[in-house]
Amino acid sequence: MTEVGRGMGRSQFSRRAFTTAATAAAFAPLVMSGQASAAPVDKTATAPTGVLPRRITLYAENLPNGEMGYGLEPGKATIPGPLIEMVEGETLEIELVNNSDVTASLHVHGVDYEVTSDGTRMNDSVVEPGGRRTYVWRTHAQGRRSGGTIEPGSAGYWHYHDHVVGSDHGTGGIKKGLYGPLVVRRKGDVLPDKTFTVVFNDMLINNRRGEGPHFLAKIGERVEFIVITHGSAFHTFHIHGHRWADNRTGLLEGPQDPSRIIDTKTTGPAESFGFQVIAGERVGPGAWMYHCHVQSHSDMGMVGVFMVADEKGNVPGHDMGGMTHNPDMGTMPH
Ligand SMILES: [Cu+2]
Repeated sequence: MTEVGRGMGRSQFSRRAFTTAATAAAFAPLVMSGQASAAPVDKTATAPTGVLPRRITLYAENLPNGEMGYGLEPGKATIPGPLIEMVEGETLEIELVNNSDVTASLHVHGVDYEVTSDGTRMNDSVVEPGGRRTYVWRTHAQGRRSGGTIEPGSAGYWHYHDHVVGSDHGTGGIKKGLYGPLVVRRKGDVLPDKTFTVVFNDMLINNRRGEGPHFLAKIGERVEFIVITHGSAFHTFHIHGHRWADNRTGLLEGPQDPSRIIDTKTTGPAESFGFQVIAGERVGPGAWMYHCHVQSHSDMGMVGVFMVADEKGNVPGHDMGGMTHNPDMGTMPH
């Protein structure tokens, strides 16, 4: 079993990049009018409330084992970096403080940014050791262009990474762990109870040697997985006992949604996708494996476990108290 440590572990899952009250309000649950219902109501994303951009600070740091990570506080860098969430229409200003000993940067996928925020040497948007620089990420909702065609919105499962350590493509920074998840939600999107991030990085998951992280949820919880691939190999992400719709959210949008239902998805370098499942739905609590399904890769340790506990917090067949590691607990509820 993998042990939690190395600047990784549960902290990466318990901290979301929400720093302002305005943003917290943006994720307040919807209130149903009329009579109270016994049926649970899914919380959904609401439009951003503030006009000012949110600001966060991200720290690029060396980790004790020679790897690198991003964190929201000095000394708290993790692999992957913190989950950053946005709602279409929001602008996020990210000040990157480079506490590492090499030039580093922040490059993002999926959102709108000017060349001064693309995190490359080519555009002189990198950060020297000891320096800081503010990157601006903008998002927009779906719209119609003047010619009549539909312009896609920014919503999606995306990611960010260094683009300068080791090479002009950040090959060394990505290998060492300078990457993290970004989700942009559309107003009305169903919010998860927990989010887990799985990064296939060459033959490792989340840079862990030996085996990927274990994630813990309780039966019936709405669990979001974000899957990102880095490195130079192609993989097939598979999870046991759970399926999702192969579309933007992983959720069927109605009875006629033609999206294919899958439990395995091929993913190559820099690709990302996400989906939600109800933990243990129709299959019950237990230790549900997730892994790369390229056989030689799974045999090399590209595997982890989605632990689904029963109502009492027990995983059948698994003595949680006797585990040699702390399962990752997921993010705090919204
Ligand atoms: Cu693989």
